[in-house]
Amino acid sequence: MKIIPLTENITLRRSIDQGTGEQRKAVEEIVQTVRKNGDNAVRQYTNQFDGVDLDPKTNQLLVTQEEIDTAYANTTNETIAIIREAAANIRDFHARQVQQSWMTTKPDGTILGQKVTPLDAVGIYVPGGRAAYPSTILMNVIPAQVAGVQRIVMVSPPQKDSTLNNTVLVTAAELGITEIYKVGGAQAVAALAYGTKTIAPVDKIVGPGNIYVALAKQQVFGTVAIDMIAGPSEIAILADSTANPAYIAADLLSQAEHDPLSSAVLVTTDETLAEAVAKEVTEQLQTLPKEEIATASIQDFGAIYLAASLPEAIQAINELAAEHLEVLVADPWAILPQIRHAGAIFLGENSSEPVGDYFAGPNHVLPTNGTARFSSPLTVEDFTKKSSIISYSKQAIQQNASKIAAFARLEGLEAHARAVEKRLEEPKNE
Ligand code: HSO
Ligand code: ZN
Repeated sequence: MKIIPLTENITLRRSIDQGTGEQRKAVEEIVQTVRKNGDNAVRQYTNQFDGVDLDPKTNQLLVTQEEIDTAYANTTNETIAIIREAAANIRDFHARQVQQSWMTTKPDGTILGQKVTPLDAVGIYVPGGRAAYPSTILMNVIPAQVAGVQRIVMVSPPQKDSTLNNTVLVTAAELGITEIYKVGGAQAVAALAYGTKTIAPVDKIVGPGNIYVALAKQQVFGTVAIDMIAGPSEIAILADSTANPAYIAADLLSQAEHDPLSSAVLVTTDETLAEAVAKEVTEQLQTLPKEEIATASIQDFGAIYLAASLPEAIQAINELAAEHLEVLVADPWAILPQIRHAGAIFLGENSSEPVGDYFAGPNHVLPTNGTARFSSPLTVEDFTKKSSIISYSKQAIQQNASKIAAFARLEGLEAHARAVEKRLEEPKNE
């Protein structure tokens, strides 16, 4: 791992894959065809892209109870117990995010407020293959459930044998999700957005996916809401001489193994530590099953930055605005107030990043690519919306009608003015 003196241009940022013009056009065609031809198009694309023939007579798009039972039969009790405990922690954390509707009454009797309402229906995209992470299902479904979303649908591309991954099915079933469709890619996103005979449309689509899924989400945005488009995982670690180099190396590699485009950066004030971490990274890499991916990530997007002082290091950390930040200094709590930008902040040497990926409770869907400067982790709020409440009293309308009418006339909107002035007239006798 390269050790470089901290200069002004510290960065983790890579541009997010926007797809080629060709990919965009292909996705456009899929989305429009599904919009027009519904289930038939969904089946045809599933055949074409996943090599799976879903029988229309048996409505095989929808996962059956039998398939869920088979998935359970192939899952150990230990696995189920771990999923349950993680889910309980995540639910507990998100329950604290629930926002209440509120009302306020003014002295003149006017009532104003904000009504919080869960979305009616949400679709969760679960990628296929190796990226079918059960933890991501927990992180997307639980906040929607805590928000009170009535209908939560899952979509995922079928494997060659036309089934879904066992752990994916068990995790969904553990959360009480039963509406699961074996469809993936842009065709799944289009089906969720526009609806087909089998799949009723949803209001919001969340969850990670490949470039085709991301492009499809962008294309249906407006018809439905979408979540943020997450980039490859990132970790930044801020450490001083008190930190343990073996822990730092292990935690850097935990994110490097996600993707060759993941980035893992250490910012430290201590040269001895920098050298020890570089050595540890090389050693630990050698025995990793995903050595190739992690090596590519460390080589291309990994670095150890040497800072002249702790304030300089903190400034660099804020510039990075990393998805995950570990603070491994003598007194991490003391510098927390100075940390302004990071998706999730892990304090102290026991708070290894994967603790947050799986188990602690906070969401692991986090802003990447420096967007932590202006955005937040996925929360319960992302599955609700608000309506404003306005109830004017007679006294309030009489006192304010002429001001409101004047404002309306300022904008040349006479009907607006007359509407409020109507309230000043004596009621007519029939
Ligand atoms: N670290 C990833 C989430 C994840 N890790 C899922 C393991 N499984 C998000 O940045
Ligand atoms: Zn991870």
